[in-house]
Formats: sequence, C-alpha cells, structure tokens
Amino acid sequence: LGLLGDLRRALDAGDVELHYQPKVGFDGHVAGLEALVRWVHPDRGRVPPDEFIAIAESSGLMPRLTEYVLETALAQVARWRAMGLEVPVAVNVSPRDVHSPGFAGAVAARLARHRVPPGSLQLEITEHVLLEDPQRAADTLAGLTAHGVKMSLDDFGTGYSSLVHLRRLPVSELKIDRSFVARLAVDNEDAEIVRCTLDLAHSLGLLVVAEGVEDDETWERLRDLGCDAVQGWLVAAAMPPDETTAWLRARG
Ligand code: G
Ligand code: G
Ligand code: NA
Ligand code: MN
Repeated sequence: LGLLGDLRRALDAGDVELHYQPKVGFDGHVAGLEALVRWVHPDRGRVPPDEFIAIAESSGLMPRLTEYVLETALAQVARWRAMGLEVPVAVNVSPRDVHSPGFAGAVAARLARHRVPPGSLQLEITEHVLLEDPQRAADTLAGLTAHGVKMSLDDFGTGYSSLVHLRRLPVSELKIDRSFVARLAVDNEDAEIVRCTLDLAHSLGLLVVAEGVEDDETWERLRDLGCDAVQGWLVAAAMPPDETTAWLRARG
C-alpha cells in the first residue's frame, strides 16, 4: 500500500494540515476549537481523514500522527496567544496513544516547550480507550487531568457507552455524536436520547457539546434542552489556520 509510505513522508515534510472547527456556546462565546487533520495527496487529491487514520492505526503510524498533530496544534495555540487570541484547542487522540507508556509526560513536556498553559489543551478520546487496559488508561488520563489538561469524551452514544465508562473516565466534557443530533428536531427517539444524555452528563458535572449541528431548529432544540455548546456547519466548518484567525477576530 503506497498510501502509508506517502503519509509517512507527508508527515516528515510537514505536508499534512490541521483545520480548526469552533465549539460555540449558546450565548455566542467560543468554547474551543477542534483540530482536524487534512491531507491533500499529490496525485490522489484530498484523502478522507477516516481513510488515512485507519491506515495509521493499523500500521503503527498513529503515535507519529498524533505527535505531529499535537506539535502543530500547540505551535498554533502559541501563535494565537501571541496575537492575544486565547482559545483552547482540542486534539483527537487514539486509544493506542493513551496506552503508550510516557504519553502523559510527553504531552506535558510539549506544552512546556511551547509555553502553552495545560488548560489551553483538550484531548478528545473515545470510550475505546477502556477496551484494552482500563486501569492503565484511567491512570494516564488521571495524570493528564492532574497536570491541567482537559479531557473530552468524543462520539458519545456510538460505542460501549455506559455509566460505568463515564464514571471511570476523568473527563470534563462529553460530545454527543452527530448521529443523534442530526435528526433531533424530527425524530422523537433521537430527541429522547439527547435529553437523557444531557441529564446524565449534567448530573455528573460534565459540560455537553452537541456535534454536527447544521440548522437553526436543531440549535434551538439543543438550547432549550440545556446543552452547553454546539459544533457544526451551522456555526462553521473546519477552517484552515488563517481563516480561523480571521473568524476568531470577527467574533471579537
Ligand atoms: O473532518 P472529519 O472528516 O475531519 O474527521 C473524520 C474522522 O477523523 C473523525 O472521526 C475525527 O475524529 C478523526 N480525526 C480528525 N483529525 C484527527 C486527528 O488528528 N487524530 C485522530 N486520531 N483522529 C482525527
Ligand atoms: O469523530 P469526530 O467527532 O471527531 O468527527 C468530526 C467529524 O464531523 C469531522 O469529519 C467533521 O468534519 C464532521 N463534521 C463537523 N461538523 C459537521 C456537521 O455539521 N455535519 C456533518 N455532517 N459533519 C460534520
Ligand atoms: Na473529535
Ligand atoms: Mn465526535
């Protein structure tokens, strides 16, 4: 598979980009930005992230990809801070990352090197981190949390979501997967799932972000249900760094 070698070279050459998608509160405040990788292959054009992330996962390239994304995102956070734009950035990490020894320490070292306060970094994990070695994962996440890094539970509702998982994971935010959000305004069952998830998360003291919000009606329903923030095309799609800077400035 040539794609793996091409991806490795693209990472070494700095040819993989990060785009940033805002998470916004109902009063309009910017709660954060999610970093999302974008790779334009010289011959094939844009490769969907799902595709090359799967390749990175199965080939052992994931730690390298995550290292690249963390490094690029933290350099960007430092640049924004220098411009007076203080916004937390969320980076997606895979279960493999969380289980690799020394991950928490490596993240702390990277934050220090970029002089970025730990509270400006959020790591988005999925419940899959608990499948392999739940205790080890919980220890790593506790270490990161103790350092001040915020943890977010991504894609909630799609995996092995349970109260046990929620209780075991030291997360401060829960993201409701867009598969439940998309039809919220027209499907009563989805609306119920979202309502129950909000109740549960709030009773555990978590902030809730709804993903994939595309229209005003869904936005209004989420606001009325007491959701804390939204992410989705209604607000903005993921944008290249310069466009994100302009977007942040226009927001004031
Ligand atoms: O924009 P979207 O197509 O970006 O992302 C597709 C999938 O890829 C999502 O599940 C998203 O979480 C994942 N993804 C995007 N960027 C990263 C990244 O930097 N690291 C990891 N592990 N996953 C990412
Ligand atoms: O797995 P994760 O939640 O990180 O994936 C985020 C994915 O959702 C990315 O592919 C991103 O581009 C996509 N996305 C973000 N906002 C919207 C939206 O409003 N609608 C849809 N359909 N996809 C979205
Ligand atoms: Na994510
Ligand atoms: Mn998600």
